[in-house]
Amino acid sequence: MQVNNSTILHCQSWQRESSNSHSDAASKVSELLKQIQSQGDAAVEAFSQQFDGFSPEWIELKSPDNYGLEPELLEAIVAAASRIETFAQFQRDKLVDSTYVDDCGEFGFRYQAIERIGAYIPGGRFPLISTALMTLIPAKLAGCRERIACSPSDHPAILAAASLAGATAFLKLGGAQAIGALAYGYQDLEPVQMVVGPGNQYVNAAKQLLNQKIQIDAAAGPSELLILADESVNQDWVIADMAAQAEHDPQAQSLLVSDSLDLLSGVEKLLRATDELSKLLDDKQIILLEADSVEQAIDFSNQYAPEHLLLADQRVDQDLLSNFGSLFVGENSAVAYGDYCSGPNHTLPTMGTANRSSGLSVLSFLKVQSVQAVHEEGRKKLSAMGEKIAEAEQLVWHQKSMAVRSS
Ligand code: HSO
Ligand code: ZN
Repeated sequence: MQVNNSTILHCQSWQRESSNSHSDAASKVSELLKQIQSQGDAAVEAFSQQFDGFSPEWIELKSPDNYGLEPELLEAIVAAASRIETFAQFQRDKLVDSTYVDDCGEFGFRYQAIERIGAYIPGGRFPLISTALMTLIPAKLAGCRERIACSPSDHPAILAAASLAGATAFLKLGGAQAIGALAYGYQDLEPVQMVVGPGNQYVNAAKQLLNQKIQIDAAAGPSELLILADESVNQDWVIADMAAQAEHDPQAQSLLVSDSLDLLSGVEKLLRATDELSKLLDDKQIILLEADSVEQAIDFSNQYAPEHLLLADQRVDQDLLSNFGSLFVGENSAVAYGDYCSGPNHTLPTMGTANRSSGLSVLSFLKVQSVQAVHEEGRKKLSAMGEKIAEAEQLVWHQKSMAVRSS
C-alpha cells in the first residue's frame, strides 16, 4: 500500500526480503571445502590463484607507525583502538569467575578464552580498517592465545590496524578458501577453533558449512539500519545515517519508521532533491515507513530485529526495544560512531538474527566452564539423590559410581 502516491509505505504491509542466492553459494563452497580438507595446502593455494590471482602469503607485522600512514589517520586509528579496547576491557571486568559453597561442596563457573581464533577482514569493495580493530581487540582482551588476521587485502592501514589490535599473525588470503585454511590449518598454522568477521556470501557460506568444526559469529550480511523517529528529528542527520549504511552494499537497507507523515514527507522531499539520494529510494535501499502509532512502530522494530537501531523518538522507552544488534540512543548517536570509534562492536547480527543472537564482543571469545568439588559429607547426600534417579533411568554403572561413595 502506498501513502499519498509517494514512496512512503505502511509498516504493516512491508517486510524484509529473504536472500535466495545462498544455496547456490553453499553448494560451490561445500565442494571447495571438501577439496581443502582432502588436499590441504595445495588446494588452498590453487583456489587463491583461481579466484583472487595471488598465492597466500604470511605477512610479518611491524609496529603500526611503519606503514607510512598519514599521521592524522594513524592517530585516529590509535584513538579508536583505545576506545574499543576500553569497552572490551569493561565487559571483561564484569565477567567474574564465581563459586558458592553449600552443604555438598563448592560449585562455580569460570571463563576460559578460546585458544586459537581467526579474524577475517574483507578486502572487497572497501578496505575495512575498523573491522581489524573490532574483531581482533576483543579476542586479545578475552585472552585468546593465537589471533590470526586473514584478509585478501594488504592495504597498509589494514596491516597497521591488525598490528595495533594485536594480531599474532597475518595471512594474506581471501574468500571461502581463507575460511577453509583457518579451519583445517595451513602450512604451520594449526586449525583455529573459531572464525569471526564479516565477508561476502562465499565467506559466510564457508563459515556456516564449517559450523560443526569451528565456532562462528552471527551471520553478518548486508548492513541494516532502522530509525525510529519523531517529527522533531534532524532530517539531514538521519538521511546521512541511512545513506551511510546503504553505501556498504547494493543489498544494504535503511528504514525510517515514524508515525509522523510530516517527517516522512519532509525526508522524502529532501531525498528527491538529489539524484544520488533519489536513487537510494528507487533502489529500495532507503525505505520510508509510516506507522499508525508509536506502539506500532516499536512492534515493527522488534519484529524486524535490525542490525543497527537508532532511537530518535523521545517518546520511546528503550526498555521496550527487545531485538537489535546495537542500539544508538538519541540523534547525537550517529551509527557511524559505532562503526568506527565509540567503543562497542560493529560486527553485528543481520537478517533478523538479532532476535536470537548477539554482536561480537569479548564474551564471544570465552567459554563458560562449570567446576564442582564435592566434599565427604556432600558425597553421601548426593549419592542418596542421584542413585534413585539412576535406578529409574536403569543406568546401572551410574548408580554404582554413586553407591560406592555413599558411606
Ligand atoms: N556498518 C558496518 C561496519 C563498518 N562501517 C565498517 C564502516 N566500516 C557494519 O554493519
Ligand atoms: Zn558502516
